[in-house]
Amino acid sequence: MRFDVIWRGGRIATLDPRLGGLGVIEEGAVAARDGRVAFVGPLSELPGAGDAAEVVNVEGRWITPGLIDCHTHIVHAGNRAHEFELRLAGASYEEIARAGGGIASTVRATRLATEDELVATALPRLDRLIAEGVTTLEVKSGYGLERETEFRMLRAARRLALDRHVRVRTSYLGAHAWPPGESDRAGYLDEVCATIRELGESGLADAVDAFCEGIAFSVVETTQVFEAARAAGLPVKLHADQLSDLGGAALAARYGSLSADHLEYTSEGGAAAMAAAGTVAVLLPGAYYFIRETRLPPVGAFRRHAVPIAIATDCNPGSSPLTSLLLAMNMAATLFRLTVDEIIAGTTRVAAQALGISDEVGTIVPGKWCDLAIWDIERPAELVYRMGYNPLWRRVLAGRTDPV
Ligand code: DI6
Ligand code: FE
Repeated sequence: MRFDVIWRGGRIATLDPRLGGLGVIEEGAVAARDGRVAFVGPLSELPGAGDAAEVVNVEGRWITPGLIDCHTHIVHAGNRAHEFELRLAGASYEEIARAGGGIASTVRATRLATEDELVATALPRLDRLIAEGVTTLEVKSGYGLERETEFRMLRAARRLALDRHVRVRTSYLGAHAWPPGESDRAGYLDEVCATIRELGESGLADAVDAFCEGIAFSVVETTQVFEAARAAGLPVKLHADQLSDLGGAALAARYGSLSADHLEYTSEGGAAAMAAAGTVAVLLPGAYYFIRETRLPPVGAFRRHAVPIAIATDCNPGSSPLTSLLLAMNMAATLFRLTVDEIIAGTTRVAAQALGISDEVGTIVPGKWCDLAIWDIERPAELVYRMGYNPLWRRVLAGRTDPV
């Protein structure tokens, strides 16, 4: 019973739901073999007299699962700092969009970028997340809005996992916005559905996402996208009820969506439908903050119906230029009044569920990948309480610790 590595001498928040709360083990040990968790429990129960190639004493620190950012648009070209200034000077989001700005300006920049450039501009953003203990992130396409650039974005997203020690899940978001100047809506929707058929075979996308909103895709149009995903055997996710209640949460639930995201305008009925379908509510406090939304997501309804809640950065150039999952966690508490336990579960176990990879990551349980974040903190609330302070001590992916 020889292990590759043992971490001992600390407290472990396993997030194992069978243990309740954060699944805490005092005076615990975690052991890895072949990249997977081989043992987790009280140190006194560690088998084999602690025989391992390497033993790490974490000296009273806390060990959690590696963090998971389950909603990002981290691959894109350019930025919208200029529009930010215009908005500060009084311009509205609509005026900027009419003048050719908004999503359209990021689409223009992204179409001009090579795959190498998309990777190179995403890496500094990714590095900020990794430095905070993120071991898995989701990356969406959706700034190409034509086949070639959408594929290029997805290939760039996959490459991030080759250039950095991190897990990447990709979502095809061809139905993010209508291509600038597009007058043939039906034609573009057909292109999106054809792309989904291709993606089903290529393995380049792990899921299909869409933006169901007055300014984007209607319920009927989103349904067409979801039907194509179902036919291609790809799971779906949805940007739902961000600016108005079109019934996006219920639509997502009807298709067994892994998650519905944003949800500020979701109704009680939408929350009930999500609960019945097992759809995760992904809350994005960075976007809520940055666009100065005032309508809060219905956290009370999610709790009443036991809808699992996840938190993510929504890292994107327009509505959430945020590259700190720890800050998103703080915002989820201060702005949305989520509890510390909800927030830590929402960036580990539940975030894994939102990506459909609960069997592999998200909790520290034997058999799953040994992805850990080890923190210089006295209590878990410190992960949520601070703003702009990073208490990460070490990050571990598949049993391997990042070099320091
Ligand atoms: N909702 C958002 O908040 C972002 N996309 C979406 O569907 C905005 C993306 C952008 O403005 O670039
Ligand atoms: Fe988004």
